[in-house]
Amino acid sequence: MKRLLLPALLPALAFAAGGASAQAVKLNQLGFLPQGQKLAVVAQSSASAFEVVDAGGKTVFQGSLGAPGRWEPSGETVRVADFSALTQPGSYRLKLDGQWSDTFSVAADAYRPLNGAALKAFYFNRSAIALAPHYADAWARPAGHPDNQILVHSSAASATRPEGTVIASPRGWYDAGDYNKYVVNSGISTYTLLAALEHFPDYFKQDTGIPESGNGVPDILDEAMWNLEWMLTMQDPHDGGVYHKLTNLRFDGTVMPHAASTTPRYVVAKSTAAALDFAATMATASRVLAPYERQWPGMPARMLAAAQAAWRWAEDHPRAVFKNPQDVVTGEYGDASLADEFSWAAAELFIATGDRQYARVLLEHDAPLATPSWGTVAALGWMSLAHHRARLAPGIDPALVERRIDGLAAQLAAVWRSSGYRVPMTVQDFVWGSNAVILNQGMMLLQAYRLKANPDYLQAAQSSLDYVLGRNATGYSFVTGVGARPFMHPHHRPSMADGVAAPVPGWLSGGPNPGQQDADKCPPYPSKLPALSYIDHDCSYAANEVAINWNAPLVYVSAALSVLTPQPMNPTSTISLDALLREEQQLQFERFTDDTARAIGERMVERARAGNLKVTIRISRGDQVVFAHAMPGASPDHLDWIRRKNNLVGRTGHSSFYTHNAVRQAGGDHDRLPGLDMRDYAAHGGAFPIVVRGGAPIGTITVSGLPGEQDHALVVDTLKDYLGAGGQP
Ligand SMILES: [Ca+2]
Ligand SMILES: [Ca+2]
Ligand SMILES: [Ca+2]
Repeated sequence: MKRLLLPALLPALAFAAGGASAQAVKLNQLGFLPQGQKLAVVAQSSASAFEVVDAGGKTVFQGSLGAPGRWEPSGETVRVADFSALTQPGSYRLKLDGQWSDTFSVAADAYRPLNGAALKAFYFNRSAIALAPHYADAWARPAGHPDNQILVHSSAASATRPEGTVIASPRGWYDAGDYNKYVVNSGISTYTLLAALEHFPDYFKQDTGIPESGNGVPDILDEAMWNLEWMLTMQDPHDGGVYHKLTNLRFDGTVMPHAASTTPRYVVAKSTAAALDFAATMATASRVLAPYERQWPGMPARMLAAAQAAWRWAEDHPRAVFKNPQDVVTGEYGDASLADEFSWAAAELFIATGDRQYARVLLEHDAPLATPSWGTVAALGWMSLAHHRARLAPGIDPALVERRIDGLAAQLAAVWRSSGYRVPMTVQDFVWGSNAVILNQGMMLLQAYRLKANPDYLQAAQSSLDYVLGRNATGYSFVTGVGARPFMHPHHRPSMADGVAAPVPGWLSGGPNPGQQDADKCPPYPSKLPALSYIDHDCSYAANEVAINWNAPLVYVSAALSVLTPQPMNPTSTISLDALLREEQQLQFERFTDDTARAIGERMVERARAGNLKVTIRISRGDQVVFAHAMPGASPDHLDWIRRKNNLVGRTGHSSFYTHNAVRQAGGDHDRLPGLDMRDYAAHGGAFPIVVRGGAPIGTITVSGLPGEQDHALVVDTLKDYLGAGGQP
């Protein structure tokens, strides 16, 4: 009799496990990129086939479910529906056995709204600023926590700043659902936003509707600066040490920021972790900010100096492990393993300075990588090294960088491949903030994909995003305001106190956490199983809080997938190599003198000025520079790019843009050309050979500062103009 009862009970149990999990078909409720992998997971179903139905009711795809597989974290047996072959943009639902999935879309810019909302969540958590309705809509609010009079706590007292010294420490983001500000957690959060901009600058050209939109600076950098400016105030200028946190003695009540208690706020004890995370973040910021010297004069140099001072303090205080003083009960972010913090800071300072002392420390701590989190940060440094691998100073072997990144990604991809839900996480990954674990796994998979275009890495990263948007055991979309069934009740003081039904949008829930540390204060969790240890209730700080370090990888991963997923209309994949060769044939000279160089150079400067392009222009004949000009705001780095791009033209006889495309179209990595030391060569567009008709190249006309295609276009358009207009002197 028992056996007969079971099938009838199962759906009821699933329903009791939480409203959203009644959904038998679980998928990314937002949608997919046309060329992205598209998977759904089906639980509790006897179906073996499925179809995809469009908005008009027409079946556009039919497929079979994969073999049943058990997923240990949820105890479910599930089957995967793969409809990746559906690439036509549109709005669809999956149908099987009379059941329907939520509606999802296939669209070229499917993740733009998600990315914008996830970034804007940081704006919503800014301290010391009123959120105007124009930007904040229903979630407008007065300013809270000006933090212009902060006391030095006894734990942080020094001879030059005794207990009770008043300092100003305004701005910054509230860390999470509470109103305190913590350097350690700010470090990884701010770094992750800066890395997103550094890796995908073109993606972040769109405004997101914050007060700094339209100011000529990417909004993601404006947002990061809100916190960086605060972080700078957390350094003691007398010794370079960094206070661990700025905090109340105890948490504020469930009130809006402006209504929070007026009891004093403190900076509390300096710590090694805070100093090193600060150093790493400031060193990163100093290079990402370099092109914006005009907006923040002197800031890159100030940040680098601050990073170095913090590093020196940490070397003098290598074991200052933070513990909450007796009278402070707010978030601790305590961490006794500091090798990874030394490693991260050393990596960023090595990239910023080329100084071998940092390479030595980095190699001392070299070990296989772990997925990053606030207390485990080594992978962040290696991620930066990977981005800069072609230009590293001597001291770090780029092949080691690739091994470290690929080693972690290969492990994650292996888990992903054999997982019932096709996700890279294991039971052990269901910790406090598990949703950020899977996104940080996605971020690391994407680093490996950037090095080596193994499609598994891209698809496993796609699965990370799919998981938080609905392909998970709870069936919720874990991002407020996104998807058909988003969670609604974050443990987030503004969302709880603002009287608005909808939570502040764009926030990632911490997600399932079998620790259930708040079980005594909350309604019962539906299950003890790791992937089902979740309640959508605002009492739950253990499973349903939001935090800046959890949102940051959501920003990164949604941007990276948008950029890295192959696009059918991607201009770089359709650029005709033949056309580029014809262009080289056409743009040759009858003769080439210093006057020719000057005339062309001046035309290029005019174009750069008209477009307000911060480029460096250089025309060389043999080893001799015959025209040189740097636009205001151009980076000194351009000279090295020009040197390397010119070397490539010297080697190949073709434009650097031609080589770039030839390598990519052959499936190669343009940052890794066999037999060439990439410290001396760069296969990025912008260097064009000077050929006097019928001869071999005698020099180069080169632009640096824009994406390669645009650097190339500036040269070629000027030459077409000059040669076509009969300008040949
Ligand atoms: Ca802006
Ligand atoms: Ca650590
Ligand atoms: Ca609310």
